[in-house]
Amino acid sequence: MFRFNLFAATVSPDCIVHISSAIFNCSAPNLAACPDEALPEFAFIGRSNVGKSSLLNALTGKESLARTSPTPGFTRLMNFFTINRRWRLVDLPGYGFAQGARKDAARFNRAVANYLRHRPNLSLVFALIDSGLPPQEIDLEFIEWLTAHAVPFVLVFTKTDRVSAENVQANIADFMERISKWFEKSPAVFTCSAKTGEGRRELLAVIDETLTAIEAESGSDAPEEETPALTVNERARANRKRRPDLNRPW
Ligand SMILES: Nc1nc2c(ncn2[C@@H]2O[C@H](COP(=O)(O)OP(=O)(O)OP(=O)(O)O)[C@@H](O)[C@H]2O)c(=O)[nH]1
Ligand SMILES: [Mg+2]
Repeated sequence: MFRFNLFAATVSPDCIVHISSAIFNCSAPNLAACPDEALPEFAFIGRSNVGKSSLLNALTGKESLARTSPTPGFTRLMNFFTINRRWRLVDLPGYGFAQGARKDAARFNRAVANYLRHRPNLSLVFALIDSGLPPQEIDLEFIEWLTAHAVPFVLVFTKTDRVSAENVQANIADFMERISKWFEKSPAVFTCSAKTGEGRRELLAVIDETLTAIEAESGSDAPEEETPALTVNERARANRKRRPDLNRPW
């Protein structure tokens, strides 16, 4: 059996970002409508209904910040939330759900693909997979796409409260085995439940580590709000170099 390590085991409990403010920023139908590129962004992506919006709420501790629904395909725009005035969480529309005749066209949302490929301040993607299911072709295809386009991501297996721990582990092992051929070093793996809060601490620690790496790379520990001399465009230019290599899983 393919062996993998849950990243959770290596995260220091002290290394956790404290969320003091979480504010809805805007909704964007396409890349051009996204907000300025000044702040590092962490985006949630995955199949419709996998729990992206719910996980965003669980991380911020604000139950109704992002709107959730049992109906697949609920989030249709890219939703931006500014956290601690320093970074953003981005709730993306899911893939794999389409109504009517436009099924193929909507398999992957073009706006989301553009965002993932071309957003310079996208620091890390949380690629969400349902922990209760064996590997799904569309998820494998999507992870291959992320890899091919060099998008930095970690894997997050969701809704662990709904399945036995054995089932979760078996599904993760199968998934990792299917994707192992694309990597020299496998991507980091997390489990989470928006219901029980499992994984919250570990995912916040990853954000913390990524922000620290970004600040170290830009040669300053100073938070964004303490560098008002930079214009938005200057900060956006600096952000183009802000995808830290340490989070690239390949
Ligand atoms: N039991 C359980 N249910 C969850 C969990 N996360 C989400 N759900 C439920 O799953 C459904 C979908 O959750 P959303 O967060 O709206 O999923 P999404 O990925 O944002 O869906 P789209 O916006 O349609 O792509 C909702 O009914 C949630 O209550 C979880 O960790 N455990
Ligand atoms: Mg959603």
